[in-house]
Amino acid sequence: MIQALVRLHPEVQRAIEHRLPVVALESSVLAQGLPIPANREADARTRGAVRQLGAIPAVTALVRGVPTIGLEDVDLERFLARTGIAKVSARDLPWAMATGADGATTVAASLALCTAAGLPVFATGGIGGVHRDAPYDESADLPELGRSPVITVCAGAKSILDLPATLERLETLGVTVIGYRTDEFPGFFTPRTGLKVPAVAESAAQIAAAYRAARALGRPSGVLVVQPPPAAAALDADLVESAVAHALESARAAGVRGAAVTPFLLAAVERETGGRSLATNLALLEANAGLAAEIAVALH
Ligand code: PSU
Ligand code: MN
Repeated sequence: MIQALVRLHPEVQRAIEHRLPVVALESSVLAQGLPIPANREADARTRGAVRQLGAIPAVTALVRGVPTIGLEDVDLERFLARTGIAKVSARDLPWAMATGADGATTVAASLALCTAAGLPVFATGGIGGVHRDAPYDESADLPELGRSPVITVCAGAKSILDLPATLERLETLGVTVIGYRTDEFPGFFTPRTGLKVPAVAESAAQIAAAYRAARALGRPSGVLVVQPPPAAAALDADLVESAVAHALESARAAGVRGAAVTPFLLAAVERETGGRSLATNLALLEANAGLAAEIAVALH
């Protein structure tokens, strides 16, 4: 039997009823993007940051085929253990529901669940985008950002991607991109990419105002908020570039394709940077979750 509605954790349900701020978080970063035990640390730090800044955290996933926002502890443990957890992007949702699969939701699939449940604020590390040297590999994150009325907070798109092309595609898709206290589109591991963002916000209230404007106009899309990784954890652009070049070479040699590309490249970059990219990833996930909570509070 397919359950049509999104299952909400009781705490999330209560928060919505009482109009308290909620921040949705993705689960693909826990089950595919980060290794064990860093994924557990990421989960604790992101949820902790959301609570500290006054909102309720809610991890999105497919739990035995049921679209879920706010995982029960026992389910979360299965996702952190990673075995038998599929990576679920937007296209994968119906089949995963029909077959009762456990699925970790990417940005694209998380946005679909947020839209179905009417949740306006979502945080992640970095969005997917246009891949380098792969003309037709573009993450489903981009079109879903264009049709989901959700504020997504991230540190830009991952450095493994073609960032200028990703920013162009965001414009084509009508996604409002706002730099939070930065005029540059960050490169996930690195703060600077030389790519300018079209708008700079100094406060969470300004972002909330832009979101309300999009809703007032009946736009289908949301707002993409980008902030650089925390300075103390950011990596040098040259180090990242050479790590990415090596990672892309190994991906080519291994013939990696499709959904496996992003997890493969992230793991390769981690090896190439001697594990330093992992610390960056954790720090920016926490910072993004915190900013998302501030925005969720400002929306209320
Ligand atoms: N950022 C990370 N680790 C990840 C991802 C992003 O640091 O694992 C995931 C997100 O869930 C994102 C997905 O939506 O990678 C993009 O995958 P693809 O390129 O296959 O769409
Ligand atoms: Mn892809």
